Order: sequence, then C-alpha cells, then structure tokens
Amino acid sequence: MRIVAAKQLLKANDQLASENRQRLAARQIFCINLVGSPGCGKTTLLEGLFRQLDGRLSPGVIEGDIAGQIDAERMDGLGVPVVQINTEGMCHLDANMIAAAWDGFSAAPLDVLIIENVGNLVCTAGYDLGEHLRVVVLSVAEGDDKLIKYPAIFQRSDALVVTKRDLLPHTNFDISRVRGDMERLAPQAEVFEVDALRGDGLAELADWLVSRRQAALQAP
Ligand SMILES: Nc1nc2c(ncn2[C@@H]2O[C@H](COP(=O)(O)OP(=O)(O)OP(=O)(O)O)[C@@H](O)[C@H]2O)c(=O)[nH]1
Ligand SMILES: [Mg+2]
Repeated sequence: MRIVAAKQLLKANDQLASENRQRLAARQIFCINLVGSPGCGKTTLLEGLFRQLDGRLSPGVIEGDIAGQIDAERMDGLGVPVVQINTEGMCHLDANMIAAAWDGFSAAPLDVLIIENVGNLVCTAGYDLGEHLRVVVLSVAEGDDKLIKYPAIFQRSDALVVTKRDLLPHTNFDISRVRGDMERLAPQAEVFEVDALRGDGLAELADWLVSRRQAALQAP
C-alpha cells in the first residue's frame, strides 16, 4: 500500500509556486491572488478596478471556477486577456494549474496578473500560487463574524476588501468589528471598503495596488 502525505503534496506545490514566481519576475509581472466566498463580488471588483486603472497598468486574468466560463467572458468583454481554469470539482487553484495557464499569456505584455480563485474561504488558504499579494474579499451580506470563523484566509492575506458597502443599511454588518478582527489577525494588512458596482472606494484600492507593484519590482 502506498500512502502519500498531504504535507509532501503541499511541499511540491510550494516548489511549483516558487517557479511561478521566477517566471513572473522574468517578465516583471506583478501577481495577485484574489480569494473570497462564492458571490462575494470578486469579478465585479475586477471589472470596477480595471475601469479605475484606466490604462495605468495592463492586466491579465486567470479565472478559477469549478465549471463554466461566465467570469472569463466578463473579462473578455472588457478586452482583458484571460485564461479560464475549470477545476472540475476542486475547491481551490494550485500552483500547477497556474503554470499550465501561463502559456495563454505568452503574447500579452502584462503589468499585472490577477488570479480570481475558486469561491471558497477554506481551501484557498493553504495554496501558494506564486503571487506577490493575496487579497481577500468579504461582502457585507456574508456577516461580520467570518474572520473569527475562517481565520486562516484572513491571517494570510495582505489586504481585505469589504464589498457591497451600498448594502450596509440593509444588514447588521459591523464594519468596526471586522476592522478590529483584521487588525488582530493580520496587523500589516490594509482594509478597503468599496461599492464596486458604483465605483466607490476603488480609487484608493487601485492606487495601493500600483504602489505595491512598484515596491515589489524595485525589491532586490
Ligand atoms: N449591491 C452590490 N452588489 C454587488 C457588488 N459587487 C457585486 N455585486 C453583486 O453580487 C453578485 C455576485 O458578484 P460577482 O462579482 O459575480 O461575485 P464573485 O465573487 O465573482 O462570484 P463567484 O466567481 O461565483 O465566486 C452579482 O449579482 C453582483 O452584481 C456591490 O458592490 N454592491
Ligand atoms: Mg467571479
């Protein structure tokens, strides 16, 4: 009988993630892993962000979904180079899948590659994809207790984007509680509040991403 330890598989993932990082560095591409539960507003955030960036950076997107190509079609509609990964049941992307998608961008001059992970607050936490930044999205409709209940994904993120701010009056979501929990879990992380449909709050997020990209590319 052969037994494969999950830790060994994760080690193999880390090795592939580090190779992804080298590929990105060779082309000076800044990479973001965007995570959050199904329907929290990840794709809508990207649509708003790309409008906000308005030519300041050339983006590419990898869309991770269990099935279908709806999100990739949304990116295609914006003229953003996109590769759709269908995981066929797997609840997260891994570094091997990103390496396989990489060829899809060989002709595109990219400044930033954004990976929209499969909607999930649990499985996505354990897999390094080779990204420079991990950004976690939480919508006000999901409840303000999620940082306590799913701490790992928040702990391992560089920024929290609270979406659907326009719906606040219709919920009991306490934004100061969420800010306090994030401060305890990831004191270094930035917190943004946005209404991606109307574009509120996206200018601050776009400026922060541009400055983090510059800092990452200047780092030795
Ligand atoms: N009111 C409001 N609705 C939003 C906002 N952002 C997204 N939505 C809506 O929320 C729903 C889900 O948005 P998506 O952007 O598709 O969510 P997602 O996280 O990409 O979903 P998956 O890829 O399936 O995990 C859509 O009906 C959006 O129009 C927002 O800021 N305000
Ligand atoms: Mg989506």
